[in-house]
Amino acid sequence: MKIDILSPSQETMKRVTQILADARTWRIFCHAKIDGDAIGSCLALLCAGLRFGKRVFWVVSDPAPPSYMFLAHSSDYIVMDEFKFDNPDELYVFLDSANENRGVRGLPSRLDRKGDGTLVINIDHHGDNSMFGDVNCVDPSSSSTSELMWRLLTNAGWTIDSDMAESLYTGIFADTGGFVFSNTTSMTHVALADLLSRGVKPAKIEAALRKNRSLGCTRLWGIACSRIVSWGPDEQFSMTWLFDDDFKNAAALRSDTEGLVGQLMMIQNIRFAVLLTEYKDKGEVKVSLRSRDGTVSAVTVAHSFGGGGHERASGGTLKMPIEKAISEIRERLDKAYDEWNSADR
Ligand SMILES: [Mn+2]
Repeated sequence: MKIDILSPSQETMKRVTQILADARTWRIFCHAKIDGDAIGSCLALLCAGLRFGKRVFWVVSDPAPPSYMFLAHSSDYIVMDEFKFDNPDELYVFLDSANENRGVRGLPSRLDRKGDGTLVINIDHHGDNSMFGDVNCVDPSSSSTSELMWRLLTNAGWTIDSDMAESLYTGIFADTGGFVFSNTTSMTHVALADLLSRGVKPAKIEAALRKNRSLGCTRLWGIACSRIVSWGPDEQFSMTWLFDDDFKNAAALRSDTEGLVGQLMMIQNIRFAVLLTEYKDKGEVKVSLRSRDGTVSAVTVAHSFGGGGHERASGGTLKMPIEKAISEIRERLDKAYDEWNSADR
């Protein structure tokens, strides 16, 4: 299969695979709060390295989520907060990391490490990548680092075995929401077609990633869904909340709220969704905000109480009882909407 891609250049990709081939030891890093794409791309590279007889280390700042543990070598990571990047005999490879401060800390800036003999390769698809590597292989048009990794391996003519194919497919699945987000391109599907031909079973990946919710988590989501309120023009605002006790009663984990606010965005007409989570011992409430394009931005509301994030997804913390937070957020959202509504656009 012949593939013509402008960015990164064939030359850059060749250079990356040549450097990888020349190095005896690879040390692979990725961003914190490790996700499917980071895991998928890291594991594919790790497998490639092992097959070449390299010494390969995978270093992460926090443990990988259990749902990805079905992938080959998925538990072969070392957890570290900080690392000393001073061994010229090791090749440092950063995957899915927009900058050097998002995961394991300690990488000196490009200027500071000049001449110390260390080499850093940066392989990523984030549009805001800071180009911190000595060699940067960055493609924002790629759905995922896993898709870019597939291209790198394919261009180099390196074998993608069934384990690697499964990891890459999983990474692409994760970053494209199952191949439906706007970052999904025809090139994504070219990669997927190739990965399927290498033995990936789509139903197995779907079962692992989507049909794997714990009973406790499902009960917790049920509690949250039973409490949803909506208001505003066309009932376009929605909110729900969880008390400390809900976690105990549902036998759920704190991490089980991951993805919950997205459920509210699936409701007809909803354009803005809020999830509040109580942390009674700290006297805090965690706020998650989601909004659609063309309505009040999530980050505007987050900024109004010291939070942050993106246009469509943001969050923050309120130091107050949850009962107060419910009315507080509602007021801030109404105010942001009034300002948005009266602004010249
Ligand atoms: Mn990614």
